[in-house]
Amino acid sequence: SAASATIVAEPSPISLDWATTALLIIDMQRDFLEPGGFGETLGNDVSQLARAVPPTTAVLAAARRVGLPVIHTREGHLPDLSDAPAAKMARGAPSLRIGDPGPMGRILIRGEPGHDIIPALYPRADEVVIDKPGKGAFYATELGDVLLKYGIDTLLVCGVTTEVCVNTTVREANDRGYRCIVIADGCASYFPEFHAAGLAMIKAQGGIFGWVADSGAVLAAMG
Ligand code: C5J
Repeated sequence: SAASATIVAEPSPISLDWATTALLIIDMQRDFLEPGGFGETLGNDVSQLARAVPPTTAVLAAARRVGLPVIHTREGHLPDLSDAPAAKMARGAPSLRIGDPGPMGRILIRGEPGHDIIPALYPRADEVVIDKPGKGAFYATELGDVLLKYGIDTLLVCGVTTEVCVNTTVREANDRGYRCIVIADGCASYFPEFHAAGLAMIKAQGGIFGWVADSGAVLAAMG
């Protein structure tokens, strides 16, 4: 495919160079998408997130074909919880707290089955996996170094949830000078209205945090 392309997006079309573009897939983990994980312990209907899987699967396949760097993130904590703020662990009234044993292992703990990425989007051995303790993918991680090493200036972003980890990461990336193209149907929220608002906030004011495009437009540009 061509070295550069223009993606139909809002608030405006965006031209990019594939050599400086990476695919960033945020937190497509069993803990958020499957019953019995962190998301469900917080009272959420995890079935709301399933709709993001097919579009993200299609974009991931295209990125692999085109040869884009693919970066996956996972939210979670060390087994001794030393990186889990007390304020986060105490938050809400979950049925199980971070670190408690659940049906997919300890809730939101690195190395447990529930912490891993869903089979449909499982990372290949040559792809980067960023483990993050927070909602944003830059805080306390090597993501900034990885993007510098690959010479990236533009990110295609998929994942969950739209208004939490996707928005936090896109806002941080924007401040660091990256152009983010958020793939609307490759993201999802437990709250459809927050998904819509989360996308609207990114593209408002001339694209204050970035661009929003459908997976179809991104796939078309990937050729
Ligand atoms: C949440 C995330 N929603 N990955 N995490 O707690 O968006």
